Amino acid sequence: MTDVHPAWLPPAALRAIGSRRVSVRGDGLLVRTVIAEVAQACGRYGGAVVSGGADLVLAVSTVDCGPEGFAVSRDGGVTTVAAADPAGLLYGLFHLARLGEAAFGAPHPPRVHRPGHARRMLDHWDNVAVHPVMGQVERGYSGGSLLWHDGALREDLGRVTGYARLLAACGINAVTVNNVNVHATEARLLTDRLGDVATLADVFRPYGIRVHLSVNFAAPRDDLGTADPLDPRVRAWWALATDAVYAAIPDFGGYVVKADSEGQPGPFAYGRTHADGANVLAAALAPHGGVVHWRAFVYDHRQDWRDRRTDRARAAHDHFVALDGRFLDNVVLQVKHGPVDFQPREPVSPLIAAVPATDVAVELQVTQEYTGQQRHVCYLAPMWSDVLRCARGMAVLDGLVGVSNAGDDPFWTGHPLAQANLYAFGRLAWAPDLDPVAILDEWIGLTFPAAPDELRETLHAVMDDSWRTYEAYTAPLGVGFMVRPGHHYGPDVDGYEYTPWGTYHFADRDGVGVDRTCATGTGFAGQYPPALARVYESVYDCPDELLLFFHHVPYGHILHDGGTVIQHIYDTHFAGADAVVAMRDRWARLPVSSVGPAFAARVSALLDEQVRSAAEWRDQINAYFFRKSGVRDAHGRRIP
Ligand code: GCW
Repeated sequence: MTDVHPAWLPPAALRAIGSRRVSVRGDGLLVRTVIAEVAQACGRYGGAVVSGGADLVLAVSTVDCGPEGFAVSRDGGVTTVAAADPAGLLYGLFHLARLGEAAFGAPHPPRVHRPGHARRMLDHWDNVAVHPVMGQVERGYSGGSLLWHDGALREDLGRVTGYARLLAACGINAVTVNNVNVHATEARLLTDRLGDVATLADVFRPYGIRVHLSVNFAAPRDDLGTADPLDPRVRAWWALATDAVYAAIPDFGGYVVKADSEGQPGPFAYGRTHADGANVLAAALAPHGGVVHWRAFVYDHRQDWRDRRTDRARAAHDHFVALDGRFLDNVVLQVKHGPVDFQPREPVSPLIAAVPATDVAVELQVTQEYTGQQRHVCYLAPMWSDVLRCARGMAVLDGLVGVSNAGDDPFWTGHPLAQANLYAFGRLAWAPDLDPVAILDEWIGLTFPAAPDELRETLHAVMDDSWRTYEAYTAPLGVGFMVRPGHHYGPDVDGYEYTPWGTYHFADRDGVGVDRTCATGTGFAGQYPPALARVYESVYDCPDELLLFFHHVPYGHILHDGGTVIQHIYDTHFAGADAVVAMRDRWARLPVSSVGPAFAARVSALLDEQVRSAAEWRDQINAYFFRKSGVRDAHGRRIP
């Protein structure tokens, strides 16, 4: 078998800890995990686990830093990590790994770290049985599933342990083990295959991670002939099924539900609301302390493209605002960060601001379905950081959810540099205010201990702006979905234009963009709080990067920088594709030894593909808009 890359936990990441005399105080499973980590590091680097005379103390104590929090201090030559619970101690340990030798420098008073979101969850879109269209992992670009293989739980779960450790080290505390599209085999995880879920829970538990399950809303139908949430028999069915789950997995996290969405069953079939639907599951989970993540991704995927009044962007808000206050306390509304679907640029979903009486978790897509499918370098932390700033300004978030990008690939994430997205997701879930450049720096420091400056600078040069570069050669000014239908890789400007999916750009010979204003369009802009609605409503105030998301404008429309829309399209597509060539050249100058031959070769090969693909995007987008508009490039560059 090919060696598995250690990602951000190579042995040397724990060198500073492992070369010291370390005392660990506390009881319980997670404290035992901390002791095992420390003992292993000490075995390697010459330190020792001691009960007295330590230079590092990790202790569960009465310190006031909240659930999962910890405080680090240094005094009299001793570094102390104090936590009020064992989970905090585990996070404190991995924090020390990030600090390295700096944790043993100058004395300082306690510095407290608390998680910014209580639940920091990764959703796996993994199927148990290989799906005829979507394969083992829906929208997975990293090989097969880490958890499932060809209809069954993997026999060797060693990599799942390694995965759990990586996730804990960046702050994740919840994992959903199967796809939100719950097919027949996967539906059995709730019933006769519950043992598989329990086995996974045993693997994740020592790293402080609770297991959640995606369930099919229609599950009771086989037994009862109905899944009507107001039918008392259905209620009893869910209560019984859920009791059995908790008998097998006492710390089970809860259910995730995609209902009435892209063909998944839901309460609409019975004339019931999504509050009725979510509450029947929530009532079953409540006695056990579990939660339902109910997805707000509900829209009409069979709309008529001729009808310009229907707007998919409006759907989540239209469906859920009236339900605010009607959900039980243990329902979390899981809202995609944008109103459409994980495009490289969208405004933040207005639903987040519109349900003050409901717990909300924001969902991000770590797997790069629409951002290069882990063949393109696209470091997403800058986008997520913008999203979180805006979303947290609108509401107190209960949690952050990411669709995992990991699989059984030796580098975990297909593209080795996509590891940084998984790491950054966890870090932003823990500390949403962290600077994306600083997060990347942490990832570099852990993944390549003692990284020479040249490697650090190269990785920043290639990755820091890679999301904006991706946006530049793909999605102009907030237009999305100009991708090949089905698999969503590569350009196809009109691929979705005359389809039922609700994702249009409306380009014609005069202009492009979707009129979502209240004055003349779909009214979507009016779903925002008034101050923001005013900005988006105005074609002059709307930020350029979202102009075509909110407005249909002529090609000659002048942007804030003084250029026209059409010239902006040409300029960004030329510049974006050039930037990818520069990324490849920069990478090629790096000595192979700094990352190892396999890592270097994988990245090089993928950068070649990114160069090819970016040129394809540039030429198709530019040719399309040149042919529509008839406007020549001001700089006379070749447009095919
Ligand atoms: O973006 C779309 C994907 C589907 C996915 C859906 C969702 C799991 O193309 O593959 O289904 O989103 O989020 O439910």
